[in-house]
Amino acid sequence: MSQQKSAILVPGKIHPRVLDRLQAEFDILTAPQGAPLELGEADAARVRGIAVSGAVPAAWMERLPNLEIIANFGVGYDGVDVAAAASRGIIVTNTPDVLDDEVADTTIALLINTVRQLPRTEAYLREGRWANNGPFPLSPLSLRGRHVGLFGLGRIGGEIAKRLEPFKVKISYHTRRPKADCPYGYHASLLDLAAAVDTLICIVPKTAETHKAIDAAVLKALGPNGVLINVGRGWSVDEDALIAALQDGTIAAAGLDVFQEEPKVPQALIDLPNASLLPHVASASVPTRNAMADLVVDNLISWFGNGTVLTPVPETPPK
Ligand code: NAP
Ligand code: 8YV
Repeated sequence: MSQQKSAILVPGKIHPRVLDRLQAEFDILTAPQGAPLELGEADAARVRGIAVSGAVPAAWMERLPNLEIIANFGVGYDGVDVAAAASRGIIVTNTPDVLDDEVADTTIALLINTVRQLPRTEAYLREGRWANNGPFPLSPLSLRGRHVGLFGLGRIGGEIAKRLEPFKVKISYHTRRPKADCPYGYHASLLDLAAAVDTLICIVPKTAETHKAIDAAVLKALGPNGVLINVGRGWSVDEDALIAALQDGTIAAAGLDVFQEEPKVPQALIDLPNASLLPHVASASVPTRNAMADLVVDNLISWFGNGTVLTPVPETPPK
């Protein structure tokens, strides 16, 4: 009898709270990520939902004739083939809002770490060099007097901007459409924004349009006092151009939470003293990841309980 029960597929690894809560409500099937889906026909037919942190390719959807919903762990849902989901009437949900504050806090911390070299100063103390060699050298850069440009001013970008205000920096932004009633200066192109500011924060989604948007020309426009902070996706920065720009002084420094090919970080970046590097941790606190996990599960429970979802992505609105 239980052979006939509908099931949720959980590919690869996911936050343990997602699994704990799902197990109380549904049958769970698992499968390795990054490989063709190998489920027998009977099991494939039982799958009505997927809970995922990572990729769901169109080929998987083809193998699951009764799939109704994909609940993505993360506000960025670039791992899920949403066009394929939309064409099959499959709903995709993500985890917006609940991580905005955490990611914005981390962005400010990364910005200050980058301009004031704070991780390097702490390493200096821990290695006993303060006592042996005297004070750490003054940081060449400061946040004082900076003009910050936000590439992306959505839920998270808006929270970053609010946090920047008390730091008394000038704020400008670029998005495809200017925001109504926005106090910050708008630039119609990323290149214009980069030329106007000396600090660029990237917080746009991974889409075809944002691929390597921050390229050699944008970095040149940012200039020798320039600081780049990326908390969006590594996809949006031409990493080779960035390494060259940091090596030859085209820009002054960069702070990165995201990379082109995670978890691989190029040794050339690691070797650069003017790069501050984090292992994709902007939302990675216990409370925030718990809230994201709950939203994944709540979307599934709501869908199978009453046919509604809490946070559908715009490409797959529920009917
Ligand atoms: P959001 O509310 O949808 O905001 C996205 C912003 O990007 C909007 O202002 C949008 O404005 C702009 N945008 C989109 N495409 C653009 C383009 N081609 N050119 C210029 N601007 C563009 O998303 P969010 O919740 O703030 O999240 C943003 C992204 O941050 C996520 O998709 C994810 O990739 C990343 N993220 C990273 C972490 C981390 O751990 N590092 C954590 C959370 C999120 P327009 O539509 O007007 O262009
Ligand atoms: C998470 C993120 O690190 O929400 C996003 O888009 O990038 C981060 O919050 C990621 O989703 C965890 O898999």
